[in-house]
Amino acid sequence: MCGIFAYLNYLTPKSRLEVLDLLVTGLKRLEYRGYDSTGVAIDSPDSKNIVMVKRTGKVKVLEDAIQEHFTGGEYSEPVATHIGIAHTRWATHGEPCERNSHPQRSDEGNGFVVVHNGIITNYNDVKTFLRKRGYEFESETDTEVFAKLVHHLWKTHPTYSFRELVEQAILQLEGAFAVAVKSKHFPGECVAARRSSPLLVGIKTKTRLATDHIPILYGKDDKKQTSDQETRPHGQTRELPVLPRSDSTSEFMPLEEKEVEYFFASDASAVIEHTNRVIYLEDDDVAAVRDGTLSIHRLKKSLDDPHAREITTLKMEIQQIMKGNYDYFMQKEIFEQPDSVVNTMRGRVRFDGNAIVLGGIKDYIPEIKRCRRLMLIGCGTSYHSAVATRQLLEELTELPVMVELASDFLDRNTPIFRDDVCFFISQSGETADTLMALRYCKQRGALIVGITNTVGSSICRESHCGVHINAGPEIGVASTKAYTSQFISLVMFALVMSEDRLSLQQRRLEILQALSNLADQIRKVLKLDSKVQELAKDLYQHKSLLIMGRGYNFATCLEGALKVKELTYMHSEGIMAGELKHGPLALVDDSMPVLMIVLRDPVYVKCMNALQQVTSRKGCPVIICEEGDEETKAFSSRSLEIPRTVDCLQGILTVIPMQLLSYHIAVLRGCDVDCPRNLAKSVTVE
Ligand code: G6Q
Ligand code: GLU
Repeated sequence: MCGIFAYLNYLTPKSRLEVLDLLVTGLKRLEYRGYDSTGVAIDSPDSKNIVMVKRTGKVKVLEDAIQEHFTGGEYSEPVATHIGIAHTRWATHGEPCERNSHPQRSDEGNGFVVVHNGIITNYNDVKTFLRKRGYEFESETDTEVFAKLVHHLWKTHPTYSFRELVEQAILQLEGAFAVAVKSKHFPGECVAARRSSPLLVGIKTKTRLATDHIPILYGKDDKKQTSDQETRPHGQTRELPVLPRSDSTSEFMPLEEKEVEYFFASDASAVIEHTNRVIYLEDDDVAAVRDGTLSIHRLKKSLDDPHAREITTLKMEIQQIMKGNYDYFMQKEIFEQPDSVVNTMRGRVRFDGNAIVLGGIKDYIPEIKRCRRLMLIGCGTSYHSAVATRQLLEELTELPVMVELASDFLDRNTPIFRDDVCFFISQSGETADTLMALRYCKQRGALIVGITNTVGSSICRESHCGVHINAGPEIGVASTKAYTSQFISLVMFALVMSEDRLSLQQRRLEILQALSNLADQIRKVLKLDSKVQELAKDLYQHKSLLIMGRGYNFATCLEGALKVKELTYMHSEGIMAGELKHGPLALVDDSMPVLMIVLRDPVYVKCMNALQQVTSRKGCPVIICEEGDEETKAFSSRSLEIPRTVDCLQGILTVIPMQLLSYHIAVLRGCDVDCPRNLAKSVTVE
C-alpha cells in the first residue's frame, strides 16, 4: 500500500511554498512503492482554512498542479508553525481519480482531512452509520468514512482533544491502516496512528534531543482545547461506544522541544534526508503533536507494553532504502509475500468462524452456482494461477472448469454461452489479450468476474463483479506476489462456493487451517534463499532448465519455467511429469539441468516414478520435496525442503524457490531483474 508523508514545523518558520516542496519531495521518495494518484493539504494563507490539491497520475503531475495553484506572495511568507500532509495512493476502493485521491475530507469546509494507507474493511457499516446522521459521501473510498467519523465525534464530544477524537474513531474501524490527520479546528496539531500498515515519526531539532525515549501515555489528556469548544456545534447524544479512560503513568515525559520539526512517513526513505532520529510506531499507537510536544498514546494498556517508544537512529543511506533494503523491486516483492498473502485474506477469511466473505462477488454467488461452467482466462503468470487452482475449483464447485490462454481463446473463437461464468485474471487489469477476451465473453452474455490487483483498471471496470487481490503495487515486471495473491483469491472463491456443501466441510476446514499457517510457512521457505543462491551458481551457465511436476504442482513448473525464461533469458520448460515417457525424457542425460517437484500428495508415487526415470538416464535433478522426506531426498544430492501443507496450497510454497532461483540466476547472469529485455509490466497491445 502506498505512501503517507506529513511535515510539521513548530517555531521553525517556513513558507507554505517551502512546505509544499518538502511534501512533494517526500512523496517522490515514496514513489518506488508504486501508486496511481497523489494529493497534498496545507493551511490557507489566512491560516483559518485548509487547501488541497489532488491529481491522478505521477507525483510530477501534482508538482505541476501545485505550481499553478499556489501562486502569490502570501504563500511565500514564512509561517512559524504549520502542518502539511501528503499522500500517494494505490487504490483499493474507488478508481484512481481526483475525487478518490487523498487527503479525504470530513466536510466541504475541510474541517478534518486525512491521508490513509491500507484498507478499512468495515467501511460500509461506518458509512451507513454516518449516512443515518446526515453525512453525504463524495468519494467511493473507504478512507472518507474515517474523516467523517472524526468529524462526527468532534460534534458529539466537545470536550475531546484532537488526539482523543482520532483514537475513538480508530476504535470503530476494522482492517489495516496508517493515517495522518490535520484539522482546521486544531491548528498546528497533527495526529497519526497505525494498525498493520507502517508509520514512523522523524524528529529534527537544532540541538541534540534531551531524551532517547518517548513515554507511552494512556487515556485522558491533561489539558483541553478551549479555543474551539464554543464554536463546536453541540449536537446529538453520544452514540458510539466510548472506551473508559485510564490515567497515564510513566517515568518519561513527552518530547517538549522549542524549534522542532516532525516528519510522519510510511517509511524511512522519505525522512532520512531530514533526520536520522525516528520512532517506529507500533500497531495501535497514536502519535500526537500539540504545541510542539510529541506524545504517544495507547488506548489499551497491556502487560507486555513497554513504558516508552525508543527514538532510534537510522543507519541507512537514502539510496539503499528506496527499495526497502532490497536490491530489486522483484526481490522485495518476493519477500513481501508473507504480508501480501495476509492482505489478500484480510477482512475476507474469518479464521475464528471458518467463514469467507468476498464482498465484490457475494451478490453473484447464487447465479454463479447455477452456471454451466467456469472459465478462467488470463496470460502468462495470471494464466498459471488459473492452472494452479483448477483442480481445487473442480473439487469444491463440482462444475466443469476450463482454463484458457486469452490469446488462444480468441484465436479459436471459443463458443461462449449466457450461462457461462468467465473469470479474467490480470495483475495490471490492462492486458490487451485478456481485455479482448473479456469483451468477447461479455458480448455473448456470460457473467464476467474480474480478478485484478489494480482498482479502476479496464478489466476491473468492465467486469460485472470481482475480487481485488490486494497484493499492493507490483513494480517488478516479473510477477511474483501477484501470482500467490491471485492463487489465494481463487482458493477463497472455491471455499465460498462450497460453504453449504456438508460433504465438503472437512476438506474446507483443512484448507482454512492451512491458509492460517501460510504466512509463517512462506517465511520459512524464504529462509532457503542462500541455499537457492548456491544452487543458482550451479545452473546459471547452462543453456536450459527442465522443470517437472504434476497434479497441484504442474502450475509451479509452468510458472517456474516462465520466471527462468523472462528473468535469465535461459531456455526453460515446465513439463508434466506424466508426459515424460511421451517424448521429453529424450532430453535427459547427465548434462541436462532438471528440477523436479516431488511432494507427499496424491500423485507422489507417480512423481517418484518420473524421478526414477530421470535418474536412471543419469539425470541429476534438483528436488523440491517436503521437510524430512529422506526417501525422496536420497535420489539427489541437491534438494530444497519445504514445509508440509494441504495438497491444494502446495503450489504457493513450491513457487517461491522458483522465484528465488530465477532471481539469483538473473543476477549471476547480469540481467536487469526489474526490467527484463523486450518485456513490459503490462502488455496493452494484442
Ligand atoms: C510474468 C509477467 C507476465 C504477466 C502477463 C499478464 O511474470 O509479468 O507473464 O503475468 O503479461 O499480465 P497481467 O497479469 O497484468 O494481465
Ligand atoms: N484504501 C484506501 C483507498 O483506496 C487507501 C489505499 C492506499 O493504501 O493507498 O483510497
